[in-house]
Amino acid sequence: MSISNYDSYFWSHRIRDLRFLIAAPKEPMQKWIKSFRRLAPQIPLDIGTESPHPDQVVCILIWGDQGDIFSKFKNLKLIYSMGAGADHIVWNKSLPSHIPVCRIVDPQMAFSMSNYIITAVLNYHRNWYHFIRHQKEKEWMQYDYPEIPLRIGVMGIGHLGMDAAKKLQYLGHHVIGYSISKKKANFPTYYEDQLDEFLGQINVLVCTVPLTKTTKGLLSLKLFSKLKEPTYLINVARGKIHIEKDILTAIEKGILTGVCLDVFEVEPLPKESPIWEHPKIMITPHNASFSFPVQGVEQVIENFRRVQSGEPLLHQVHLDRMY
Ligand code: OXD
Repeated sequence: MSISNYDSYFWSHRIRDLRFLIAAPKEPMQKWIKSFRRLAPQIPLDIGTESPHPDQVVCILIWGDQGDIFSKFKNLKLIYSMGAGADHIVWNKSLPSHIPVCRIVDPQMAFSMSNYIITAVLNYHRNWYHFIRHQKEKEWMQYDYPEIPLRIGVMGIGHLGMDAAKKLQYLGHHVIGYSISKKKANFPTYYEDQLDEFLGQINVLVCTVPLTKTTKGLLSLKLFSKLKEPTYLINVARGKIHIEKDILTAIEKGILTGVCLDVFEVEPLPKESPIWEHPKIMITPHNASFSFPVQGVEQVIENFRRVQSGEPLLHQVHLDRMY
């Protein structure tokens, strides 16, 4: 159904007494509210973790840790993550297990995430950091840079990881993938207990796995020691998937040649973290990609319509798998 038809849908289904609620930090909340008011002005919207009419709240859009928010609303029908990850919902102790949870799956988000990953890979490949350092010192420092053939392992080849892997392969890099379940791709893929085999073949590791019980703390010294070659690490997934002190040790030991991190164990990264000033770590403040509220609002409304009519939902999170 196109978004313009939702207006009549909502009125004809007399769901004007129902409310949606958005609970998120100021950014991205403002953009979502704007898109909601433009695309679906007929839906009463509550902002924050409270509603004046909690029993009318049927759909919650949420980003980040919002405490035990779900226990306040008894008539929920749909819970929506405002991003690609749903770990912030799945780990919430007040989450009712019978309410469907969905997340945003958006080609625009994959486009910007892939661009970030490609930038990190190419910065490393062409040693861009060298030029940035020398430009600051006004030094004309040519560099006879051997083009190291990159063997890039993308760990997590879901929607986002697969898009980046395909594009990196198209750029001429050797790419392999790893995922929990078997995935078909135009490059070699490994799954389940083939992680060691995967790690043994790469010199760039890109992490795009969701945060689950199994991936928490996965990027550890134990995993890094299975890398056969000095490797560059890029983590754009979640900070709790890596162990920062193990990353620092792995750099010291020469197991990791350098690291690009968009996510951190604690965000914002505490000022006293040695990561800020580490010469071999490039960081960005959880900025690799954003959800795009226009597409997001369309997905939320379409899924709400599906909940109401008992149709299968799009991009539903499997609570047992945690993604
Ligand atoms: C997401 C994110 O999951 O931005 O969408 O981290």
